[in-house]
Amino acid sequence: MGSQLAALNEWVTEVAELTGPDAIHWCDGSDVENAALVAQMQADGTLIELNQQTHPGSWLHRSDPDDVARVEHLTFVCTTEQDDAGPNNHWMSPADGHAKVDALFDGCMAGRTMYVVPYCMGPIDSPLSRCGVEITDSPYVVANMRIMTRMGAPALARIEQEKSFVKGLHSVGELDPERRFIMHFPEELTIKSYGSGYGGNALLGKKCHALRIASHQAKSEGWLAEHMLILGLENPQGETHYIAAAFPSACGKTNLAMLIPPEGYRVDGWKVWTVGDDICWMRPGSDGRLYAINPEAGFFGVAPGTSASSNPNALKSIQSNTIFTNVGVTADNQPWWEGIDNGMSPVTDWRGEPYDASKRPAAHPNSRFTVSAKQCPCYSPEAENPAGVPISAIVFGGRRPSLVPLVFEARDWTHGVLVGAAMGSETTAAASGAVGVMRRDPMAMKPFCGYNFADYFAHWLSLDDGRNKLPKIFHVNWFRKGEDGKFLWPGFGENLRVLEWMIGRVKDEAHAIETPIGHLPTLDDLNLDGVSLSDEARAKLFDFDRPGWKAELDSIGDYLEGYGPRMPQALKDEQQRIVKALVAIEPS
Ligand code: O2Y
Ligand code: MN
Repeated sequence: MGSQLAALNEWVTEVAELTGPDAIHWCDGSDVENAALVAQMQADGTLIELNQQTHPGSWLHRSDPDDVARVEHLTFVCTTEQDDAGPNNHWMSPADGHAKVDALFDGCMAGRTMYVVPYCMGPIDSPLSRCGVEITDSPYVVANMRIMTRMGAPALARIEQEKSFVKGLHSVGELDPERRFIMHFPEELTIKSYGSGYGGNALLGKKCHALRIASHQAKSEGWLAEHMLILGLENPQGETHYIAAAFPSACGKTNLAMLIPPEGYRVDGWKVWTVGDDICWMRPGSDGRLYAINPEAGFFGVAPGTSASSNPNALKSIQSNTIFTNVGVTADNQPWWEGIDNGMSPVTDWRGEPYDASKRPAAHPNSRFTVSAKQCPCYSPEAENPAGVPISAIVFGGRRPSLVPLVFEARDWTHGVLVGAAMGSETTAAASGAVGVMRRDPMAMKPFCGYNFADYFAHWLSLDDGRNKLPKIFHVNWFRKGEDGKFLWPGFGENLRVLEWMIGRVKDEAHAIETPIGHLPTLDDLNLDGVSLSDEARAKLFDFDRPGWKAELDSIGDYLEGYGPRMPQALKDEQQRIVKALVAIEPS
């Protein structure tokens, strides 16, 4: 027996002694196992059968109404030194963290089955992939992990060969928000999550492993674990460039990853290929370029707003074999959500009550679909390439109703890191708490970086070592609003025009003007044929407001200072350089 299997068996025994389950089931990931779990969940009401004619193999799950989103205020990073977790994380010492949750786990699986779920994040044969094991008492979590990761026997076989694996212990507990903690112990490659059965709190391979633990691991091993989609942009010559893009939660990463080009572009032969919609692991290859994999095998996408016009590829992906969580249901038992725009109406809301628009939406704003990436019509064959895909451009973006133009290019890597570090966005329903409040969300990693942001920025900067051939960095803002409160840019498929300009910049073929905030395209530099833009849009999307940016840079300076002496001087110098450039062009 390999040493990691011995370590795994020992840990499973330990956990069973602590949690006291009635039975232990080692998941092999087979169809037979899944069918048995689904039947069991159907019998006890955890899963509700949807219309099998229209949505074969699809199910509805209704979570506890108090358990519908990630809980950042209950999410902790437990490092020996508090400064290693940083001001960006809630911290507890490892001893306190273990004591706090172990008291909750004590005896919590009595009367329940404990599932042991071996999984691999990334293609099973990729050197960039990493394995983990989630122990959970939730069959719903098992069914989701089977879709979202490479789960079961092949992962267990890989674990046997590996030097380490991530240990994730999960229990739904009593689903009591007062007894809920999501604890990370990055120094021990361990996660303990108690009291929630929802999404990122419970599917431990996703945010907990692939971002919080992996970001910590990546820092010491010289790679990056990022909250980014990965797409391939194929031009009419058949040349594909890969782009990784970070946007805060629920800002349209899935839509961008599955973009359908505008009609004229389609006719000319442009295509977009989806590699991933949420998480990207990348590391320098032997040629110095960054190579990326999507560690996930499925999509846990936001349902509301998904329609044949906003994201036809997502809609096609979820016609079968999909788990829907917290959506509404139509009279003939089809899943329904706000913005589906399919001519149907809901009769039952996400809480299982008769739909009443004056009471609540039919679908919870953070309702989700879980589906295998293989069902996506534009899933890239390269997503399974163990070597990963070479990244040509990195994009940062957020919801910025004012100030920030449609797109600009960072001057160089250091400037790009500052652009990522300074990212701001309005909050969304993906996490509990107020929606629509502007907050800084560096690299869209605010909820997910497993260590001090100051050290994280230093790690990003360290990739510029003179040997690596790093991608260009851009910032986009699809969400700029006009005086009337409406979006100035049409977004969705039209975003391809912006991606085309970026690749033009990468190939040194596209024009831009230099400004203190970066390189901006003029109206003539983007192909806007067939796009109707108001005069206000033309003015605001392609220009920068000097006094507004001076205030923004001052605020960025204050933000960086908030991290104290660990903040890399190079980033502070970069902020100062831009301030000086902005002041230098001040009209006299
Ligand atoms: O994990 C959740 O509970 C919902 S949030 C989420 C789900 C899928 C992908 N990304 C996110 C996110 O918050 O970034
Ligand atoms: Mn996400």
